[in-house]
Amino acid sequence: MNELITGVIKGERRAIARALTVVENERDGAEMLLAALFPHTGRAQIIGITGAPGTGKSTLVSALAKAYRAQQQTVAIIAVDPTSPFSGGAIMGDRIRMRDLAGDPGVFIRSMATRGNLGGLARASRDAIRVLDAAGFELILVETVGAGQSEVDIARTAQTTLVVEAPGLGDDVQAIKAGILEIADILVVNKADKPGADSTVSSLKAMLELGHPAAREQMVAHHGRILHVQNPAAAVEARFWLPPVLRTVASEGGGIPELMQAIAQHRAHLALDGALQSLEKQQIEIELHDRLRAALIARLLAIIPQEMLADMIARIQARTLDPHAAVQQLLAAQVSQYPDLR
Ligand SMILES: Nc1nc2c(ncn2[C@@H]2O[C@H](COP(=O)(O)OP(=O)(O)OP(=O)(O)O)[C@@H](O)[C@H]2O)c(=O)[nH]1
Ligand SMILES: [Mg+2]
Repeated sequence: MNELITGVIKGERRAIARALTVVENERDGAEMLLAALFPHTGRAQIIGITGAPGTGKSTLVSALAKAYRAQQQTVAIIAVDPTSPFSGGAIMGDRIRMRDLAGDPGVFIRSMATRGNLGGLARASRDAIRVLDAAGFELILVETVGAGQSEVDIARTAQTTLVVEAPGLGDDVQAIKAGILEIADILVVNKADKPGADSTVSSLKAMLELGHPAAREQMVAHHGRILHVQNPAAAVEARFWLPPVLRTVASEGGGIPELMQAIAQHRAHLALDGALQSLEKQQIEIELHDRLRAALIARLLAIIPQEMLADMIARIQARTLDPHAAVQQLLAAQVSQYPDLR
């Protein structure tokens, strides 16, 4: 174990891969490993990339990784696929898309897929991010597919979140449907080479002006007049952040320098007024609640007899017990019968 810990901290690839497997599968020693690595974390810049399937997230991630590598920055990539129960599948697809990066010692790529519940995946990806952070990667790019709560949770572990759209996925902009607009720091209309990109860009801008919290803040600040701050530099200046809408053609590297500039500007924005600290504080609070909830439910379910639960479910169905009372009874019974739960 000590060897594994020092290996990760030294940035040794085999140790990193092993450590990721240990934390991903919650193997014995995972908690000890994470505890030892924790003091070495908090240095990486974490960028989340989310959006509907097929919008070009992986292509965008590899284009970004290549561009950051050209600036001598080290990059780790985690591709999280909550829709796939087979991590092998996720690995295959991403390997093909990220083939150009293979063999570069400054890049580390890892895929994670659902085993069991989605909440578990969000926790596992947080742990994986910590391992890569402790290993010294300067940038960690986290790709998540889809738009459920789990993706939102994973995106929330990032400092800068990109929401990726593409034209021609249907009439509506996917982010609006899924309600993930609020988590976007930067909106990317990828596949800008395809017809329909203009209308995707303009619907996103319209949505932002109406619906984004920063736009509302701005309205108050400017007495009801919305300024069109689509220029990220102006947003930094003005001390609020209205997500810019950028176009990319990830498969050709188009728009990548502008995207990197926007990412840098968002980072600069976070450095103002302790915004990064308060973001981190929020993230820690969310994580703590989440882990506590998971730990408590696991502990309870381990000691409540199966028959007791089955009996309660039957009584609730027969309308002789209501769900609220059932919960109270379970909690009361457990606390008195199992003092170590206190
Ligand atoms: N025309 C065009 N095609 C692109 C662009 N970017 C990606 N693609 C293609 O779109 C397809 C999907 O790209 P991916 O990068 O796998 O998309 P993804 O969002 O990661 O997909 P999932 O992870 O399955 O949700 C691939 O065939 C890419 O080559 C682009 O800018 N323009
Ligand atoms: Mg992908």
